[in-house]
Amino acid sequence: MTANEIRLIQPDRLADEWLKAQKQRPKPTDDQSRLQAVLALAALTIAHDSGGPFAAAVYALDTGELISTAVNTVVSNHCAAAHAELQALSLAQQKIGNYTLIDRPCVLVSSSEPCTMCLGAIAWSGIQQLVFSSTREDVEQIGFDEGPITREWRQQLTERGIRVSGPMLREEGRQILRDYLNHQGVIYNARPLGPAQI
Ligand code: AZG
Ligand code: ZN
Repeated sequence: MTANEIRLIQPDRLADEWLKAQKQRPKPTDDQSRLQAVLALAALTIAHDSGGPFAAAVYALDTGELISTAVNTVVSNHCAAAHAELQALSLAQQKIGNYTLIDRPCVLVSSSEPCTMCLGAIAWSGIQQLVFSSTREDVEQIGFDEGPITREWRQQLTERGIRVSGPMLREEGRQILRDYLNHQGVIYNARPLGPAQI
């Protein structure tokens, strides 16, 4: 890797195992079954110690094709920006060969409500729908810093043409977060929560 290159590596074998399991099920064609698939990927990530307790996927809304998947790799890639949603969107843009997904109507399905950073990535991505499971409060309850948020974020995305669906299957999503805690997963904030010490 050269000094002027940024590389985010997804755990390949994890995606392979997940895809294999997915092929044994009917193709997920609705929000809930896609979210179930994404929650299964997050659960697999925890079981294999392969990343944070977050997974995301981009599906084409017309054909239902799975365009990309990603799990959180903040710790393994030494990158605070390596969130699941940000990587799933970036991989989809790369695959489609455009910085915007607007010409290929897609949905981002995420195991959790987006943090402040990913909310920005979603707004700029050209995605047309967001589906999520557990809420920001659920994620913060296990110790993650999800950043400052405006109360109007759903409305703001809607005004940009992005439909927001969630929380959905929230209890299943919360169980993933609990499993991560019980698995002694790293809570990888930039600094301890609370006002910055200056
Ligand atoms: C996170 N929150 C979400 N929604 N997704 C990730 O990948 C995260 N990492 N830390 N908080
Ligand atoms: Zn994020």
